[in-house]
Amino acid sequence: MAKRALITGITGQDGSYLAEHLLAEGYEVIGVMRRSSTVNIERISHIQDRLTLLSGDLMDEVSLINVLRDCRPHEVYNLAAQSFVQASWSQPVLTGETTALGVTRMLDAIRIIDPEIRFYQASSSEMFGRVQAVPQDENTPFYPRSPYGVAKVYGHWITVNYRESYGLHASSGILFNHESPRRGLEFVTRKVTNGVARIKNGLDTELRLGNLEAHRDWGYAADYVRAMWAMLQRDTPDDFVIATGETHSVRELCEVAFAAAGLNYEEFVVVDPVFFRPAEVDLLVGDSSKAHRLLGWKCDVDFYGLVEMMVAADLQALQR
Ligand code: NAP
Ligand code: G4F
Repeated sequence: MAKRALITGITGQDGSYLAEHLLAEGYEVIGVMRRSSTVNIERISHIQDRLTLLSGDLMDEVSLINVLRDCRPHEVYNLAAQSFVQASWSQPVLTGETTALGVTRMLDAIRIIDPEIRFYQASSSEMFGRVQAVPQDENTPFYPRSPYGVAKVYGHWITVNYRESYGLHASSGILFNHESPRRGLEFVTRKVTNGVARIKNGLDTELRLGNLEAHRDWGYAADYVRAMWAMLQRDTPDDFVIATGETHSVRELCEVAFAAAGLNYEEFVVVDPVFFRPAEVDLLVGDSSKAHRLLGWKCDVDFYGLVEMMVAADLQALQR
């Protein structure tokens, strides 16, 4: 009998790649989607026929209980969140409700319906914030710098707490930034690669960005979802840092992305204070040696391969 996996956030970047991965592993895949007035399945339309899509919302515990009762999954991947850091300052309470308390709602729903369900929580390198050590690993203390980061720290610790309190098989993946051609347009990598494609095609003449000196450890989303799955295949639940181990600045991102289209970023990038944050995370770089050792995980695509892939996809999309 095929294993059943349930994914919250299936319409998002990671949800789409994870669904593909689980289908390839022979799973029956159920996706939870919140109601919206328009259909929002662009990222999963190519596999829609192979998925079961159910209605549910992290704000509404009964909806989660009903979904679990109806489909009785073996594994739950909680990827849903208000995931855009900048928006968490303008919507801090909504961010807390979804990104923090939403995790408790799902954990309680699991406890009520079937405590044998294995659970994955999408934790984040944003929890390290003003970093207390370089590189960051599973033992690095958290110092979040945004309402989003604070909410993710709550989600992380409630996952650990339910594991220790109730013996749930609950694991937390502390994932560093991961990107792809399916990344939302507001995140800096996609904003840059889409901007490059628009400038190359004469649709824009400049690209307005915020802090060019921030450093991130950027990997490829399709590589990272393999680690999520691997965590739930272990006998023992645990927490893992998933990262490339390399860090690059937003400025380098611009340099590489514009160069991939034969352009010089200095001629087009304009620094605009509107995109600066009230508090910044200046430097992230992760140490994934525990995941290499215990999950056998490694990434296949590096920063340069990732940026070139994203520029090529955005150029192609505009040509279409
Ligand atoms: P994303 O593209 O923004 O997707 C977020 C998903 O959450 C969407 O499917 C969204 O649905 C759904 N969602 C939002 N609020 C919801 C609610 N109240 N109820 C149910 N669903 C809701 O994010 P992502 O990049 O795939 O990231 C996946 C997860 O990993 C998130 O939890 C994120 O915080 C975390 N994370 C991401 C990264 C990264 O670099 N990508 C790194 C570390 C951690 P709609 O389509 O309806 O908006
Ligand atoms: O692409 P970003 O918006 O990603 P951020 O804030 O690092 O968050 C992402 O990664 C987290 C993992 O660490 C996830 F948990 C989270 O859900 C999300 O996926 O910004 C990256 C950096 C920041 O330092 C920001 O200040 O780029 C800088 N930046 C400079 N100009 C900009 C811009 N960011 C955005 N979004 N837009 C700009 O114009």
